[in-house]
Amino acid sequence: LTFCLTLHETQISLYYSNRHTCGGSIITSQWVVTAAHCVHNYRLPQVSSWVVYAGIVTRSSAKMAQHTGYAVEKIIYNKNYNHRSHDSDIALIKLRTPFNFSDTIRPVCLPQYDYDLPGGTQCWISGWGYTQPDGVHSPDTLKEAPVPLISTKKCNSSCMYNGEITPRMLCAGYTEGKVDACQGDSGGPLVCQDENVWRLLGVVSWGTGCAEPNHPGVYTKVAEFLGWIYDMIEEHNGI
Ligand code: 4AZ
Repeated sequence: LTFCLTLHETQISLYYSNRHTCGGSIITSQWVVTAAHCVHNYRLPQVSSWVVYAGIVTRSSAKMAQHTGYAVEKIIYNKNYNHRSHDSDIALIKLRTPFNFSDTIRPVCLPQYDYDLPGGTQCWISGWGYTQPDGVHSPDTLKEAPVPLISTKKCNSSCMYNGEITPRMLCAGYTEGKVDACQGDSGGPLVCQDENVWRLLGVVSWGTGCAEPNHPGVYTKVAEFLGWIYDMIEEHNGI
């Protein structure tokens, strides 16, 4: 048993201008991890335009239940983020007031330094992203799906991403496609259970299309950013 749980408890919906924009994961009482590409296009980060909805399963309930919405104090994206290569696609969001942790709002554990799990390890993704690549279907209810990790060696092979996977990325999914993250899932969690602890291994980042054969989902490798995460939390006064 552990204090850190997932999936529904750690998954947040990040709203920008009253619309679901991305997913994210709760890591401490006042901090959320998301993807840099979710926040970096907004050149003047108007923190007042952003709201973090926690402890919700249906998006429609987010709009109605005001009490689940948390105001944003600060958005910090990784300065090494490269929007062409998608490298270092990670950002941190600090809330103005701490989460009320409960059965439905809880943090996920971070991985340890140098943490690696072998290809084939079963992990999970979740989100409110498109359920069809055409974007017609955006579910109201949070979806979750199992996806196995794919080794970087395999993912970088010429039939997959042909060298585009940097050491700061992870691949997960199926060679045959069919199950994947898609637009709207970005920033959300890829979690794996190890010795009864759920850990945030990845952040939904990119991929060629959605659920296509030989193009699994690509995730920011959280273990490569632990130093940065702890530094930022300390610099911006604590958990
Ligand atoms: C996106 O556009 C996106 N299939 C997220 C994840 C994936 C593809 C696209 C992975 O945000």
